[in-house]
Amino acid sequence: MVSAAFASRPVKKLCLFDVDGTLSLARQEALPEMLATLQALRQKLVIGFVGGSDLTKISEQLGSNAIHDFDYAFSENGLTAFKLGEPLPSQSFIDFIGEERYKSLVKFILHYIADLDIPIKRGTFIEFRKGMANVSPIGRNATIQERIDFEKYDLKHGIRATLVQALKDNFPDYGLTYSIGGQISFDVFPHGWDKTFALGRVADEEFEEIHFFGDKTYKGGNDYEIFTDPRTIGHAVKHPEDTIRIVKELFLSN
Ligand code: M1P
Repeated sequence: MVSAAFASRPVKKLCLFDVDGTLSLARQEALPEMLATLQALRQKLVIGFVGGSDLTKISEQLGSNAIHDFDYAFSENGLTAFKLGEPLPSQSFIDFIGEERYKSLVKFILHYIADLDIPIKRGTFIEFRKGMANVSPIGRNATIQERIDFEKYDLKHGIRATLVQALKDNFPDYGLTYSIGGQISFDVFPHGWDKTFALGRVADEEFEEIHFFGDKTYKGGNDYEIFTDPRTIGHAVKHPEDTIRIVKELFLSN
């Protein structure tokens, strides 16, 4: 049974949303129509976001009050999590991998990127996070236009895919998953710490249905596992306007 915390919601279902490409364009602010649609939806049922990014970036996109505007706030695939604004216990990537192994990984990646001949490089090639490491060959300091240009370049030259393969070949026993979820980077985390991790954190509520909305639902995309998980009803969206359309059709039309 769904707990008293959600007694005010007539529909005992949960809608979970990916962030980049689903609630907003990559690394950009969600539009007012999206935020209004989500708040209307929240009057009916329980809502949450599940993003690969860390909470700082997601809050820039969904608003500084994001952990209160959503019933569940899952950043870093749910490794950092809030329910009704209160933090849930988190797990740590560095505890899983250990300092020595992480150092070897960083050494390899930074040498590899140093030798990489791509049109431009910026800064922050590895971002260390609570539940994962994020690796970017161009660097996370790239501007919006530089991101767009890199994404096109990468599509043609497979820069990220080749680096991921090199990591798989060189660190086969590390138990790590490499997930290309955004425009300029990929995430590195232990097997199973993909977005399905967030599902474990809502299991106690026994929702009648869990709907998931995401744009990277194809195999290899970072929404694939949660989209295909038997615990969810998956909705593949093309862009944020598509999300609004489907939400209105499914839940707000009467
Ligand atoms: O949410 C999808 C991805 O968003 C960012 O990717 P990029 O900077 O490459 O567009 C990152 O925060 C990444 O961790 C995340 O999975």
